[in-house]
Amino acid sequence: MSQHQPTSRQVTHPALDDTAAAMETRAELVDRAREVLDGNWMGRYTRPSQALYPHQWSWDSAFIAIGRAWHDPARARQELETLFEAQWTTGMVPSIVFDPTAPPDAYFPGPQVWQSERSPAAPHGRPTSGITQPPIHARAALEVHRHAKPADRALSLAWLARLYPRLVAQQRYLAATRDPGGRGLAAIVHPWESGLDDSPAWDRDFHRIAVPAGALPAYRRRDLDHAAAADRPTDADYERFLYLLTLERAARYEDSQVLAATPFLMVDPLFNAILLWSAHALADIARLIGADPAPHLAEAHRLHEALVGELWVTHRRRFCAWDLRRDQREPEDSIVSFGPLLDPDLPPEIVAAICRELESPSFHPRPGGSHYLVPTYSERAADFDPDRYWRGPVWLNTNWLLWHGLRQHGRIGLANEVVASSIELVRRSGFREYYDPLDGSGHGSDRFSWSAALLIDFALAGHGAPDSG
Ligand code: 9WN
Repeated sequence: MSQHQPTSRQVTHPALDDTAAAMETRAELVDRAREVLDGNWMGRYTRPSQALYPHQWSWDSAFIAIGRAWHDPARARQELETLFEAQWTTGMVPSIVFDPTAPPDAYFPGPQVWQSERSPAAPHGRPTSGITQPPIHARAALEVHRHAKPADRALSLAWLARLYPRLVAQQRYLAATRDPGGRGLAAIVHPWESGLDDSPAWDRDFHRIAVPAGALPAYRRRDLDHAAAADRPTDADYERFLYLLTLERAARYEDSQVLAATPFLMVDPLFNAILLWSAHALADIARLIGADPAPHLAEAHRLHEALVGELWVTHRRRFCAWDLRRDQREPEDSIVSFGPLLDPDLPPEIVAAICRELESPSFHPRPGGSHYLVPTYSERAADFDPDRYWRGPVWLNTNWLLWHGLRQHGRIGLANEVVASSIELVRRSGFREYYDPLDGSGHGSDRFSWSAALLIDFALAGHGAPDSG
């Protein structure tokens, strides 16, 4: 793992540029992004990338639908519909829906490892993983609908009305079933559920998990056939990921059993902020289709109180992940702490504290050479790694979430910097899975779908104006 010390080079952050040349570049990038999305279209959904991720992933599909909505609303709607066809009867939306046409060992761990058919709640004949991912889908559905042309509005409203009960079931599952102690927040039972798998945010808890000798059969990491080992989670972390999977599988993915037994039980501020943001989106959807928005607003309020009450740690001036097994708030300075910017009711003094941290040398070094926003881990941490997965690199989906959070709190300058960095990273290095914040080089998968989708949204919507409500 690399050690990084901030240097005293001259820092320049990309700035938003509205010259004709810059606009032409953005238009070209949008065209290339559309080609990437079309290349990854599988008929009813979009794979995240050709080699590394040849199935449907849950929150990827939400981000992909948001980007597709600009030019291809029919596919955007289909993307979310296909995903929700695989929703479990509990309301859980699985993190992966396996494509039966992909070679059986194309991705590890595949359907033979997950064995979702062990659970009576899993969809029949449609193998999935047995865990979930961040619930950004109600927000994505609302974004897709907002792009509907006047002629398609009725059709789009009918689609929203069909999806609405499924989105509500997803929200209820997380708010009720996944709240073991009744603290008002949803817990995750596997780091993969966060979408930020090996984030240092839960190192202290996750790294305490000892995998008993012989607990796992021999396996081969397929991811390392397609990406550099130094860019991916370590072997030791992979062992733990798989070990947790085997425990959950042994419990047949039955929620009360999993919650009672899992050694990993974490309340993630980013996951819960997304849940809250989607509760507001559900209220908007309810209004659009003539349903009652009040339960969703009440849910958003409850989540707001719990987020601020339970996860804001005053002496650290930061939202912290909460390890429910040890009852510890994790002190690591990672991007999950900024997620609550998605809460429109966040008190101004907390917004100010988050922005100070985002503008501090930990995430926004100055002075010091070229630099791209927003690293997923503090650059001042001893184990910051600019190239390894969620342990330092910039990802465009976390940038997209922060951009929305910053805009809704009127932090337009910082929001524009995030957009400018995102576009510049793609211009320099293409549609990579993630990027080194120090030199802008691309890492992980290439022709990565959510980077393409969100580039479209950044390029076409990313100019200052706050959300339209
Ligand atoms: C495990 C597909 C997914 C993303 C996750 C990202 C990565 C999978 C993996 O890829 O996770 O779910 O094999 O590493 O961490 O956020 O949804 O793009």
